[in-house]
Amino acid sequence: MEHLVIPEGTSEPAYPWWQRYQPISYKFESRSGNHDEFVDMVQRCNAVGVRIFVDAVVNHMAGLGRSGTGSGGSSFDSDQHDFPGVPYTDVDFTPREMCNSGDGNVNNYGDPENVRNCNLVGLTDLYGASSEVRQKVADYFSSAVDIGVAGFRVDAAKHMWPDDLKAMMDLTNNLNTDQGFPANTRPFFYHEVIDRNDGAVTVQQYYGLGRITEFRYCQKITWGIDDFSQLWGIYDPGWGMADPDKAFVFVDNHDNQRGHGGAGDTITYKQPHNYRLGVAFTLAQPYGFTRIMSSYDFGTDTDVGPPHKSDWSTDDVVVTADGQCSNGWVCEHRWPSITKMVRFRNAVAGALTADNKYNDGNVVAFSRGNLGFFAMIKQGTLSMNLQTGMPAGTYSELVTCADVTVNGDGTAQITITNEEEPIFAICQGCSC
Ligand code: AAO
Repeated sequence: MEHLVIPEGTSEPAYPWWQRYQPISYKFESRSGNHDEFVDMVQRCNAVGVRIFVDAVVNHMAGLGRSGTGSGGSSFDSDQHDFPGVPYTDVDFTPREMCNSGDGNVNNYGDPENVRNCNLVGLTDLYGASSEVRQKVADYFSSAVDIGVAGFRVDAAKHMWPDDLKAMMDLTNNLNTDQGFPANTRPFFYHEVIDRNDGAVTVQQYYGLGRITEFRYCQKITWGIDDFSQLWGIYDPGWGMADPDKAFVFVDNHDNQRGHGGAGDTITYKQPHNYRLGVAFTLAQPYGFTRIMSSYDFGTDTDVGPPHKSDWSTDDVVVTADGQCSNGWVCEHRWPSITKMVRFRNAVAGALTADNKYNDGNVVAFSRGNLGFFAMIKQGTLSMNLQTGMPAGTYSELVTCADVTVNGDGTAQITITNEEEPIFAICQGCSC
């Protein structure tokens, strides 16, 4: 959506990545491009089976103390609650008397009223109980869906009342059949709720609204890669983690990779060895709906925006001859073991972890039913005979494309020779 622009020459960093979390209107005019470019991208992606999910910021508009012109040319004045590009006026924002904090900001995560009726870091809080606000948000969702978008990440859903979210979702159009979706298909929603057993708002309160981010998974995978013996307990219902069919899981996200919301105990592209292990394991195991991160390199500057052109618009992603990214883009999704493990995940969908689990602290291996077998090694190289649980035959190992023979008793010689890609995976019906 159209967002705040923080130019050079203020006391704040110029064009920080987080300016786009301060909406000015619901026009598709952002640092990433204009409306026509967005439509073109979504529709070209749909044509080749790539679905687009919009990161929707509908809990709030831009922060207090800000005014001027947004990325799409709309004027605004946050202190007056005036956003004519939508339009929103003062009546569309949560009445001040409903927020119980002294300064109007969220300051007590133990109190759901405070979390949901006050301003998150000074961002002007939309009044989701209002039928006008609900309709305007739904109109925004529908405008994206009509273009061909498949669903939404709802930013700061923790700060919205579940009933308000439900109303907005219910008012949203079905997916666009002209863009290849079956008739009467609802958009896929996943909600950003940081629940680390530290407050009154829990992921369970959002059941029934779609998937919910499970930030405890980020901690669990970090600990598990550090100490493989902890990997089998990665889904811990006793810790309040969301049910497998509700959880939305990831190794890192744009906030916790740079020390913003929910940070701490996070592995990122900056630890490439552990990161490959973490993402590969995440894609191999059955818990949750998985998302993989794809980054630009921010070095040590946690505010810096993406690689940019001289006018500060986002620069192109350059793909090299070996299929990797350059020009400042990290593109974890193109790292060979990560890309290949997506194929594995799709091939073994629905199959649970079989009983042949192996874990000696340096090597972890398991099967997904009889559909696929996965192994990874923390240090060194691997050559070991293991039970794969797979039908006899010859399979193409996903990372190296080497032939692997599974014997009549399900055993196979498992080999990992490249310490840079410490992953082994075979699956039925997969090609490397
Ligand atoms: C910027 C400036 C602010 C300024 C504001 C308004 O940085 O100084 O006041 O503009 O002018 C992003 C940036 C913000 C930026 C904002 C707007 O991260 O720095 O503010 O854009 O430009 C909470 C929310 C969660 C939110 C997260 C950042 O619950 O929804 O804060 N994430 C989303 C986006 C994020 C975005 C926004 C929301 C806003 O993904 O990119 O902000 O649209 C606890 C709570 C969490 C809470 C965190 C952080 O977590 O549980 O709910 O997240 O604190 O406040 C341990 C604890 C864990 C705790 C964590 C803290 O791990 O166990 O519970 O520490 O990291």
